[in-house]
Amino acid sequence: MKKFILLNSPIFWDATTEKEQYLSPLGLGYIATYLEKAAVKVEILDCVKKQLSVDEILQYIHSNKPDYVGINVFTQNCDIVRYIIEHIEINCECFVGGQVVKCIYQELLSWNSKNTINIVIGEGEYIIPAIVTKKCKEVPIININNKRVYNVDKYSMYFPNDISNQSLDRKFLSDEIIINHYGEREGAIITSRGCAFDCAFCGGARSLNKDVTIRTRNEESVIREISEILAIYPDIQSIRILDDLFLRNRSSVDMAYRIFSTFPQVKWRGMVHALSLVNSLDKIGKLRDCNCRELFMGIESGSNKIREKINKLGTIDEILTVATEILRNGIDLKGYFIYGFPQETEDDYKRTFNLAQKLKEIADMSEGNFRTSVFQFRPYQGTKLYSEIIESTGIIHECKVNQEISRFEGRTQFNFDFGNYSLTSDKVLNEYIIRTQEIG
Ligand code: B12
Repeated sequence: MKKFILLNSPIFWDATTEKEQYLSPLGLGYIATYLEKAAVKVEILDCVKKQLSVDEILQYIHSNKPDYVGINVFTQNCDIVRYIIEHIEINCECFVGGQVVKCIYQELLSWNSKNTINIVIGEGEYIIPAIVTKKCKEVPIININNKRVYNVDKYSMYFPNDISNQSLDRKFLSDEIIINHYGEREGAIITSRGCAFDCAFCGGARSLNKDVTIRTRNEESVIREISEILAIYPDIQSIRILDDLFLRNRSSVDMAYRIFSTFPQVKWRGMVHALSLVNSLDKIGKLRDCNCRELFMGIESGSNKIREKINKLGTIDEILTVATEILRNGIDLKGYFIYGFPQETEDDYKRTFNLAQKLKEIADMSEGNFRTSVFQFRPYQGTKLYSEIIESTGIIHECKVNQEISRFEGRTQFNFDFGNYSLTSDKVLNEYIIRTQEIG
């Protein structure tokens, strides 16, 4: 039986002792499930969870001698992933994939490896087994030396059109149950792929992903997965929905209610966009009634000028209206904020900070609690802001850990910065990130 090791790529070069916030690489879980269905012996080596160093990862590969090595890649760990692929000394076939690949595959072609590298653009759970079993019916869009680029877009026969009838064998996600913010055992699921929104800083933005269709899972499929999780982990107390579109409009609130009314013993948390609920304020009580414990909102900025620049839909008033109703109904709210956008000023920072403070004040007078999760802007390849920076300055700075803001436990992975593109000093930028993180 052929052996395939799938790596969840590390964020750090060296083994860390940092207790980092962790969530399971579900995307790799789907790939492993369909590889095993193709009679391939597969395992996921979660380098993030196991906090492995690059050397430890290479030792593991060299001592286990798999036929295939697959690894996901992200903007901030691209050089680490390159090093791993280029330093594999055994003969094996390599696969590289992940959301950003469509924007960096040309760069991957310059990687120097003695082994064949299959570069997959798009969702890989169906095409990877086809390539491994030499039954792939689609030819690579690029085939140069020992590198092949496959494009799984919406026209591909390997494109997962129907994500309601997919299986995910959770044995591949051995460490998936985490202890969440409330000290509860929590599992995570993904109920949609693709995003309707077009935020200028996000790799998942609509305009960047026109080659894939937005797909959402049906009610039965979500209930089936939660039942499976509860069958494997009967003592879990919470489910986290990781994708952006679970709560996307009025009828999705009713669907959420029907789904979670099926599991009265479980609480749940998920993403919500202000515009998804602004015309359904009367429905928010239903979310409370089906044990919605906390909602995550990508607020990002309190400055209308910046919101327009980053194409973040929803006005400050709409955010305040929806947030007030969520908190009034006793549902907690976590607000995501980003500082350091190109051309951002201290006045913009002040508006963001004031909005976060206002939400905190509203929460202090409500049932629900408010907390913050604050990031420094990072330019991701392919995004609108990345292109703008390249056009205006032509420079994207090296990736480094911003020690200044690394004072909050478990968040070092979020404190990588690729430079400060705002109109303020690093000192002022770090100050606002820290002050806003301290609000929550
Ligand atoms: C949910 C999510 C997560 C979850 C779960 C990810 C998962 N699905 O496994 C968690 C929280 C673990 C996560 C982590 C991170 N994420 Co995230 N995540 C998302 C989000 C919101 C949805 C992705 C998703 O679930 N897609 C559906 C699943 C099925 O697809 P998938 O995971 O992408 O995997 C498929 C393909 O990419 C491909 N594939 C994936 N891996 C591999 C590997 C190989 C070898 C091959 C061939 C193919 C392949 O096939 C998979 C199956 O179809 C996206 C934004 C968006 N709306 O898309 C950001 C996003 C992908 N994340 C992003 C980032 C930056 C990260 C972090 C680095 C953040 C950090 N900690 O600093 C870490 C990654 C660290 C790590 N090694 O885990 C960025 C990537 C941008 C970039 N240019 O790098 C995105 C685009 C968001 C953004 N702000 O731009 N993320």
